[in-house]
Amino acid sequence: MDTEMLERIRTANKIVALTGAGVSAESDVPTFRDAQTGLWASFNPQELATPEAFQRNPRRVWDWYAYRREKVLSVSPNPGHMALVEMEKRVAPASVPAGRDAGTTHSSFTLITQNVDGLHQRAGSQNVIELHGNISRVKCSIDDLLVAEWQTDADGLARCPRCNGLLRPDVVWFGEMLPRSALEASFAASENASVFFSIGTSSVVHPAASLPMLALARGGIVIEINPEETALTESATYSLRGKSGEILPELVQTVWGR
Ligand code: BJW
Repeated sequence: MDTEMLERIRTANKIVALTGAGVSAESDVPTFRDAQTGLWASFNPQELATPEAFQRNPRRVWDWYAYRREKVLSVSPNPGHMALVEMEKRVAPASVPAGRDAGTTHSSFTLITQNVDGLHQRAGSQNVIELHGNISRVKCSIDDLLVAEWQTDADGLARCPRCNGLLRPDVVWFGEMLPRSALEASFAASENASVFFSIGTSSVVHPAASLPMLALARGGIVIEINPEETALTESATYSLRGKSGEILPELVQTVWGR
């Protein structure tokens, strides 16, 4: 690995990692733009993840998410997720004594994910900003009420206990606003990042795809980790070609040791 890059990571006081579906690929969760398998092979995920698709055919969209929710529950975090847990511990140690170095800036690590699978939290990451929601949660499509338990009716759909509206996954579909607090925290962290990792994302979906540009504009470096070239590659300071489950553990080991 490039020694200058390693030194920038070692001396960085603000590190941001933005993750996408590729981080969960080695846990056997299909990436978003991968061909769908089995029952869903003939559907384009980009056409299912929209409010219009849900309006047209709520049963199809509900069933697609139910299938994916089951899948996510049946898998485990992989070495890429675990390396990010380790990075969080190394960059922002939990045991900074109160009052120490008052007035100075401490190192910080921010993990921003586009993934809805909750695998970072299951791996043990403490502070995860979920930009696109979480597939395990369900909310009312009319009044946004979060519903912890639900049962499907004879038509295969579930309804809101308060207004009888159709329930839907608590994820962000195309054309919908991202959760405001998650977005604001992501912008703030990215603007201040001295090192910004973009990991396992095709970098085509906005506003997530614009976050590394904020880091670059303020003099930060951007390190992409992906087996393929992406829309970000041309702008990235460094591109590490390979799987996140292989590159991340090696990188953490090289920078911070045991
Ligand atoms: C590996 C690997 C391994 C494989 N290791 N890597 C500005 C410009 C243009 C358009 C817009 C814009 N601003 C807004 C828009 C519109 C739209 C958008 O971005 N469209 C683009 C497609 C052009 N954005 C929105 O609508 C957003 N809303 C919004 O901005 O509101 C305001 C607004 C509305 C309308 C107009 C203007 C403003 C909302 C976006 C919501 C995205 N939601 C989804 C679905 C979530 C629920 C679900 O999962 O079903 O989020 S779409 C989907 O894409 C999902 C993902 O989080 C997201 C990103 O995908 P990701 O993670 O990058 O996955 P892939 O599959 O694309 O890539 C995987 C990568 O992994 C690949 O590169 C592989 O090579 C790699 N890989 N194995 C490492 N082992």
